[in-house]
Amino acid sequence: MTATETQAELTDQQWIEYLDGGRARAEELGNRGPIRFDDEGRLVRDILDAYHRTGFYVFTGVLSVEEVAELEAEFDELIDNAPVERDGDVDVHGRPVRHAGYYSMSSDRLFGQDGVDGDGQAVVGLVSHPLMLMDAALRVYGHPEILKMVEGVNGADFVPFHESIFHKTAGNGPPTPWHQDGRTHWAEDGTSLEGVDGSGESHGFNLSVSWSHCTPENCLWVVPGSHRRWELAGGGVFPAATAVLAEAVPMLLEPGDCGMVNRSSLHGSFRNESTERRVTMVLGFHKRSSAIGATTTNVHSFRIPGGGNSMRITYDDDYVLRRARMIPLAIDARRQRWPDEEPYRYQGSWIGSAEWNEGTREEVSREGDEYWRRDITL
Ligand SMILES: O=C(O)CCC(=O)C(=O)O
Repeated sequence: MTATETQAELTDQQWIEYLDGGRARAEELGNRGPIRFDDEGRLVRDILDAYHRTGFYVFTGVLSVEEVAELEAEFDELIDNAPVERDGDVDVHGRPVRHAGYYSMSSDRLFGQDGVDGDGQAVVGLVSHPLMLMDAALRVYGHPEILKMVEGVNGADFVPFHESIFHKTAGNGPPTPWHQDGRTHWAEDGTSLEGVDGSGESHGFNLSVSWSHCTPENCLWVVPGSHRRWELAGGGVFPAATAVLAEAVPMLLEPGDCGMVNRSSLHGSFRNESTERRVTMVLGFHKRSSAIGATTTNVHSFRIPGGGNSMRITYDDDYVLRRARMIPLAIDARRQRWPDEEPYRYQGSWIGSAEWNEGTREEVSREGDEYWRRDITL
């Protein structure tokens, strides 16, 4: 990457020019538009080609206005009930926090790097495991067009990764330092084991589902083509947090859009100093064949992912089958809310009942054995 200044070092004029330049580069990339499928219901080739070339793709208008409104309403309730202080269990109204422990505050140094904390005021930066906290999030997880898109990229036998909601508050939203998520499937010299056409082992993708306006000032930025090589190979390091990389482009999303980012792409976001908050729920999926047998340090299967929590693990069939159950459960939850929609038919395998009801809700959220304890870091 080109050595460069950070956001704070730019003048206002330079910052505006950087944002405008990024928007212009994003618009020229040819990697955005509505989801399209061919006559057999497969994601069209030109979308896949653009995704594999650039390392990300923006699908516009995926969710209905009604679904976006449900997501927003449930998320706002969660935020209204957030702890007022770090590790607190009471909200701003004095009520007990229903999901204490699932909120990461900006002052938790979310990504463990310097330069992330703001002025010391704690704001909710991340809400983890939303499938358990928001029924609207669970229903999105079973969205038929999203799952057909997942199948197009990973093949029909795909399995979960992890889910969370990024909340970049207006004026003081903490940045996400530049990073690549993929850890396991790199060659010694840092080249990607994933083929240029997506074949072979992969680290899957993060799908940012938006219910806010993601502008150059508040959105996630991606370096196109960076998924082909690991920056950490050979003792390398990631660029400094908020470095204004000349090659990076903003992933511009409107409410209802979804941005798919290869987890090997270099991505990050700036401090949100704009007047608009950014809220994106990240869902992810892997090829089952890339997960089974992979050995890695898992940082996601914790109430608060990262932040020093990690465990060494080799994924076996049982672990993955139990976690995969959340896919058919979500499809069933969605079918109950939107009975006229044709449900996605998941062809992967799983363990457990796939009927969504109060019994299965209790099972997957049972204290100590929650479904997210089998999240799959790759
Ligand atoms: O949306 C963001 O700012 C960060 C997302 C991210 O880092 C991820 O999905 O891995």
